[in-house]
Amino acid sequence: MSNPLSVPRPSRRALLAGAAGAAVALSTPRIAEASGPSQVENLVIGTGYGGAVAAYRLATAGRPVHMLEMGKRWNRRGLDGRIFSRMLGADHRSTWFGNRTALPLSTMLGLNINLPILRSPGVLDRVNLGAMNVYVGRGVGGGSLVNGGMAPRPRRDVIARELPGLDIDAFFTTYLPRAESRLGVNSISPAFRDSTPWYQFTRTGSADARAAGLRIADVPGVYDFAYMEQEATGQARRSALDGQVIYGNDHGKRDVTKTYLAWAEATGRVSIDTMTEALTITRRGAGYEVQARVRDVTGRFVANRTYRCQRLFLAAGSTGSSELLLRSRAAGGLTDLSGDLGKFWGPNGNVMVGRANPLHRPTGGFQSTIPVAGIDNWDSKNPAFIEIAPLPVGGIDLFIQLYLAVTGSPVRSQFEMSDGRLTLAWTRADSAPAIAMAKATLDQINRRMFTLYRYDLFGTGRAFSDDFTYHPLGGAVLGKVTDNYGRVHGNPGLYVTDGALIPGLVGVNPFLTITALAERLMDQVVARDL
Ligand code: FAE
Repeated sequence: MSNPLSVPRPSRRALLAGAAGAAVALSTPRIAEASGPSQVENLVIGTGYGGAVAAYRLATAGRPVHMLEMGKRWNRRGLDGRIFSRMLGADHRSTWFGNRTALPLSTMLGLNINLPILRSPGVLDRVNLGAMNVYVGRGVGGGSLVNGGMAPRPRRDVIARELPGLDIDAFFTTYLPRAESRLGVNSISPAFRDSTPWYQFTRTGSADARAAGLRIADVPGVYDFAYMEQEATGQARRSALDGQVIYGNDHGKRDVTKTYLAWAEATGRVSIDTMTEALTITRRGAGYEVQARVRDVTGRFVANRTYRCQRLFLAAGSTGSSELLLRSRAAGGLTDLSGDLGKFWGPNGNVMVGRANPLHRPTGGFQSTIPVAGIDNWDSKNPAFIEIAPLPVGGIDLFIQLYLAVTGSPVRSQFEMSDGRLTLAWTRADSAPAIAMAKATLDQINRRMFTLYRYDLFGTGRAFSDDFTYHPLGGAVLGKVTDNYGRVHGNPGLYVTDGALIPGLVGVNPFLTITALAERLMDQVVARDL
């Protein structure tokens, strides 16, 4: 496990740049001490998609950037030679300060499959917000470390409805293609997908859906599929074919530490404080002050830090950025924020469900962890885009067809601060439309294939897991809390660059859209605000 103490502090040059002569403490502090305010020109909170794009665009425009990340940097191998834990036999690297792993698929045939682990700054966090649990990546790279890499384009009609202020043509002809290119989006070769044992689950899932008259969409992604083919032939070290994904991929996946963040850091203008969690923001003159606290690897808070900046980019994800803004408003540090702050939050209509296949419909004992197809039933009365998901358990065919559904549920919710804690006004009933939409599609397959749902997978005796999301969206929405690009209304120099901008739904997996929106904002910032 890496020690956060070993992560370099921002360079003197980075800290000094743009300091406008303020007296700042620039000595490298020991972690046990609180440092004086660090003066930076551009401060970015969070290192996922929004943060990585902001850092890259600022750095390549010649500007110094400092980043805060509450997780650690994932660059050291453990005793097993891996950086990240596999899903099977997951260990302390898997889960953010938990005593057990916290998989959404938590039981099988009545047995709890979540494992006891040592508390540690693991890479996947499950943030409990009452009736809703939000999964997020923790570490340099944010959600890009833990996600399935699926990068489908959103539909024009969904974007036009959800983000009405956007120039749709520019978004589809400039920003989505740029995001695809910079993220390294590629597609699996049909020949490999259609022949390899690793994608039996996709072939069976697709064939059954087609038999029920449903349409299958190929889904591109950021896992390097040429690399995966080498994994399959034994020419490359395995990652997707070794049960790695939601606790990180050692190889193959182009997370943002391989793309945007790597390029940003290569400029020499970007520094990152890890294990450092921003708490509150206070407007100070023409800039902002951020109070943060530092954790050690046991989770203890060991230091406070203060940063001052000219420009502040919030990229802590939908939950993190919304929380920062709401807490800062409650503490009086930020005023003039829109009354829409915290609103228009949604889980992208997520629900998870499994079907029990008969013995003549195998899903395969060996499964790649990277999904490559979805059932596209968006143009129905019950809009749903249902990812055909793997369930890799190391050689045993469980005959379970697993799905993660993105549905067109219209329900939106709202974050609030209550006694200093973030709350979400989501109730169990709010998930009902999403379940109904996913069920409408999957019932068609069950009817056609004479199959049933699995009721033993989520620890609740229910077929549909509706208490979590992988795709939290909203809280500081474009055109409401910010201008039409991401500049926070009433607070010059304060920006939102992440999933908080999207009002609860994109209709497909969201990171491509988040990246494209961040690129669009940063075009404006570089052209007008620097
Ligand atoms: P995000 O990537 O979450 O980055 C936020 C960063 O900020 C994190 O590193 C946090 O640790 C850090 N942070 C938060 N609060 C603070 C604070 N106060 N101080 C300092 N640092 C802080 O935000 N999406 C897809 O499009 N395709 C997929 O296949 C897919 N699969 C997924 C699978 C899983 C298991 C999960 C959890 C998510 C998946 N997603 C997928 C969602 C996707 O990863 C997510 O939408 C993006 O990562 C969100 O990007 P943001 O930049 O908004």
